[in-house]
Amino acid sequence: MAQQNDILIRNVRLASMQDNGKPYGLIENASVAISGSKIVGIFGENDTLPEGYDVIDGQGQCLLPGFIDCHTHLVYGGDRATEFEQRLLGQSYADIAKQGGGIRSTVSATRAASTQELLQSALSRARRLAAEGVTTIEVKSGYGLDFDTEIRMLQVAKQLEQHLDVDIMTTYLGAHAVPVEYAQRADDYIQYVCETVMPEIARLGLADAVDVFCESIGFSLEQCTKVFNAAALHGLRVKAHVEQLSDQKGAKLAAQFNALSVDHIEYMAAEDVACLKQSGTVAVMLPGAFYFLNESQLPPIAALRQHGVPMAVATDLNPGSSPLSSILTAMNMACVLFKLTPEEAIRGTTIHAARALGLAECKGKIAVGFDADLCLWNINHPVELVYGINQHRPLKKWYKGRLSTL
Ligand code: DI6
Ligand code: FE
Repeated sequence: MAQQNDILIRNVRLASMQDNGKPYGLIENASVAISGSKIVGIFGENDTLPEGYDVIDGQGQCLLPGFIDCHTHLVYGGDRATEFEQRLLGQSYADIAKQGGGIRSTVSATRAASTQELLQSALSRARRLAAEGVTTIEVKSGYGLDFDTEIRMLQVAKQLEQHLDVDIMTTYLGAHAVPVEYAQRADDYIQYVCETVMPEIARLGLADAVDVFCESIGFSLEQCTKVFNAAALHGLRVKAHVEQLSDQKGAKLAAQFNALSVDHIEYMAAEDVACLKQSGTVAVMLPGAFYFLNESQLPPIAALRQHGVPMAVATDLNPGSSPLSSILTAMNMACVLFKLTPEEAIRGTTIHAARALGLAECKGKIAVGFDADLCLWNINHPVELVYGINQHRPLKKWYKGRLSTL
């Protein structure tokens, strides 16, 4: 029996993302029943509809799961516009990082920013994502690097939930860069990450996962192993930035730790891909960074498909390598630059993105028992969302069963 305010969204073309043998898990002339924050029923055109619900007529439009941006760094101070100019004058991203710019310059600006300033700027970025139908955002720390600022970043990320209709998943990315106070002492910094900062973040419940930047300009396999071991000790799942600029074999290491996801992976060797299938790790495509850094090395998409590794797509929203606050543009880029199919791109920001955050049982799919995070779009077919660039906004959005203001 329906409760008061339970709703039935009728007459929609449902891109459910279920594995029902149809592209996008399409169900035509469908209805979706919502009770409280959950989806409680899905009905096809020949099914008898339940009674007692407030009925909303979807007028034949497409209903999709709310999008999930499973990789962002959207809490930060300052910007890197000057660095963008330097790169256009011929310097590389790695050169700028080696000279103490890059991530470290954002670290200075983030440390200097007040918590209120961090919240306001993060809010405007998250609001742009939400306006495109994003209902879950992962946010990483990693621009504070010291104890206080990392904790502040994660607190600010969590606070976004109080201002917007989004779920925030937080990730501790202490091993993002070596801060100036630890210059030439990366191992000591890793010890500080593992023994001082991470235990407190775990104790406060401020992070859902732990991430690392495994790269020649980031951290070595050995250092990342220490971070992963510490995460395991605190019961935190791991994720990893790997093979973005070179093949360090970070993805194989992450798979050994049953990582939720390996992200970027442009330089991952095709023969290493099988290990991701075994560990159930999601491969996260970040075409915004590939585009913005004008890279040419493509991720091993054919091997990922061949091994059935789930591929997610995210914005990587950050000031240095991907100043992109548009999930729909990231999906378009994944198709144009990485040759994902539109269906792969949409599964990549729904069902597979949910898996990359450990949310495969409750988000990213329109199915009974899942969270009622839904968007109604004024389109005939889901492919239109990926085809257009800055063309679409949801007509209506429900977050945990509640109609959300857009
Ligand atoms: N890889 C990235 O693309 C971001 N972090 C990382 O490890 C970029 C970080 C930045 O340049 O500020
Ligand atoms: Fe990133």
